[in-house]
Amino acid sequence: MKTFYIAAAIFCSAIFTSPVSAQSTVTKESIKVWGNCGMCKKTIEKSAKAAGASTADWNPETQVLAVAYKPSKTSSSQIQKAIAGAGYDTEGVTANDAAYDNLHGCCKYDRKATAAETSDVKACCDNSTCGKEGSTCKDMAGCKDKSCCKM
Ligand SMILES: [Cu+2]
Repeated sequence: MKTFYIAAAIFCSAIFTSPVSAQSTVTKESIKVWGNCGMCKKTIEKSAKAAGASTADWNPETQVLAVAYKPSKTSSSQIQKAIAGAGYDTEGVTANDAAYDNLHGCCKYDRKATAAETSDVKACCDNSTCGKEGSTCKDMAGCKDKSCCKM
């Protein structure tokens, strides 16, 4: 009977101590970040790393930031808040105007359209309005003068 208890104790402790090491996994993510140039790249990547990302690589052509981070250390929203704090709009967080105004002249990128603008632009540029297939406006300016319809 004694050996049974010992065996049961070992069995139970094996269950409770079996490691679930979700903490050590690394999350990889692609985040859209608005920006222009090599200087933007440095700032964006520096901000992401300061917020806890282990790696950060922003592509000026696609405006996509590839990050890797441990969920136990930081989060996508924390990283995006840090980038927005440096003046750059991200897909989830829009930088405040003061932070944007602080950017170097060459870094003053075309800002992210708000959700309302995006849907307005879409509505303006859809085929029924423009009468042109596949037309798209970059922003409301192109929409207002219908230049998107002429493209
Ligand atoms: Cu720049």
